[in-house]
Amino acid sequence: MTKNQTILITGASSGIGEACARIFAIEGAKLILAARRLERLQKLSDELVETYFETSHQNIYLLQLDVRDRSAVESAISNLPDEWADIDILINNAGLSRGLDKLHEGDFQDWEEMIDTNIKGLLYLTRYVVPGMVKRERGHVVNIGSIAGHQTYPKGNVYCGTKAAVKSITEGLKQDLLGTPIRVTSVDPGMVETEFSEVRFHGDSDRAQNVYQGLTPLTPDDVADVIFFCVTRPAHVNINEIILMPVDQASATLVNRRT
Ligand code: NDP
Ligand code: 8X3
Repeated sequence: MTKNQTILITGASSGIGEACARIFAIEGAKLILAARRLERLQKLSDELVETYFETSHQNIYLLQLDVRDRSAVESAISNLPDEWADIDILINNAGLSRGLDKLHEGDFQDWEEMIDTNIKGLLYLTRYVVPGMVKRERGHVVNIGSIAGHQTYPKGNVYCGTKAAVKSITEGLKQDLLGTPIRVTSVDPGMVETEFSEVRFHGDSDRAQNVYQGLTPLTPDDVADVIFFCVTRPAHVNINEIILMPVDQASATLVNRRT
């Protein structure tokens, strides 16, 4: 159902974005994969071409892009080759948390990075991609929110704030696109084992592993599967918001650890 559709995935070099690339590659979509780490994208692209695409790299276009850089986003989108310019699905997945600190002890650089990536980066992509969708009367925007956008947890302050912003922005976009056929969805996971916690703790992998200790978290494939479901509904069906979490999690703060 997504065969030959052009799908732009931000944050495709790892975790949920990488899993999305894989699931849509299986379906024969044309993938624009964006992230800062080009070598990771290249490796993924080589694997996908070898595994799923018969001919060349013509099904994948790589974008080395920092979503925080507005002019870079503008240039990347406006300079897409003609055969890649008509984006059918935008998956605004690039995002991160930095630190887990009390607000009054928080690190300014951590705050800027989260706000610039999770809110402003998502806005830039949306602002530059959606006008084309409106013009072509075709498109779907999927924003990756979080349970953190629904429930604030201790020391989550700014990260939770950015995801609450994603929730509001998704609602606003849906309202503003009423009267067009463009669909808007927010997919909001609980705990997913990716590089997320390692990034949050600035590379402290022991601390990152402890986050998932004794419980069975979601996998990136679990989330990609839900995203795939959302974008393959009939054209008149809009899934506004989905919250998914592991069976071992009941809320942002309530988890079941067996050890
Ligand atoms: P990962 O750290 O595994 O992946 C994050 C991706 O975002 C990477 O590909 C990274 O690429 C990209 N990224 C980060 N900053 C930028 C930037 N400035 N410009 C472009 N790309 C960027 O984490 P996840 O897969 O878990 O995270 C994906 C999304 O899911 C995030 O929005 C996160 O908030 C959300 N989420 C995660 C949950 C979890 O428990 N893991 C739960 C709920 C939501 P690169 O570094 O190469 O630029
Ligand atoms: C990531 C999930 O609960 O660590 O958004 O914030 S959580």
